Amino acid sequence: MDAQTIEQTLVLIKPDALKNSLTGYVLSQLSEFHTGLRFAGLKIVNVSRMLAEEHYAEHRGKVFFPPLLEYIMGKLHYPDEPGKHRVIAIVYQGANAIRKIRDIAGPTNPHTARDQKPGCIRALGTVVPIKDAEGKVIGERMDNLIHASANPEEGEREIKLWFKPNDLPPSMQAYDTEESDNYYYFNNGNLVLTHEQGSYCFLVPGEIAWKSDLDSLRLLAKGQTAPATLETVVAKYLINDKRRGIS
Ligand code: 3AN
Repeated sequence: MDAQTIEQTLVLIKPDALKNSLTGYVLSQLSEFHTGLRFAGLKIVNVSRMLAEEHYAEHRGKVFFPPLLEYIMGKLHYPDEPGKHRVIAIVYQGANAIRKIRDIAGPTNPHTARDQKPGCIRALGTVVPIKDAEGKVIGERMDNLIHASANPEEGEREIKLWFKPNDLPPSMQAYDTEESDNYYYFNNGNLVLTHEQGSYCFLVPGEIAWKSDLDSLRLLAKGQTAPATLETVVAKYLINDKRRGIS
């Protein structure tokens, strides 16, 4: 892809921004008037644990990983209102999309953001202590209102994790696509090619998929390792699927 003209980035407006009614503010800060960037895709997502784990895979094993999952799933800000467990996922496109949005978002830690870049979006976030069962502080959680892809490789990984090709207008599908030639089902952690009791169909023949997803599924179907994990592919195709089966 020509990075100067059609660089894309993923933005998530996270549950703390929704709860504090900052959605309009964030969209305004990132508007085409301010950034020169265009909307390429937008969806409201009820984040499954599988999607959360794949999105934050690089943080697996860290002390803040479990609360980070609960945060992005909306469980911390809306503990008693599962109907409000949502994030707004957006793809922006344009020259230097990643850097422009990271600049407006600001540093990861809201305290640092306030010190170093007053006025950036994350300066409005909070840092919350993480405590163990005895109440001892063992780390901190950063409620920083938005996520923004860090570099083009992460942008591609994240856009393909949250969006199917046809969630974007054809001219804005920046990565290779291909028609699925098979039925693909998810059954209790496994990939199967024929329907079984309790399995979830996530791709049908003729459906447009990211080529990289199909390449990985073909390898996984043969029992081989693949660049994308099964969960990475399934989490996206079952976004907002009521039946779930992926918690
Ligand atoms: P950024 O969102 O600025 O790219 P990442 O990708 O390193 O930062 O981290 C993803 C999320 O994980 C952050 N938005 C923040 O909520 C959380 N996080 C990252 N590093 C830490 C940390 N050292 N302590 C607590 N939470 C963290």
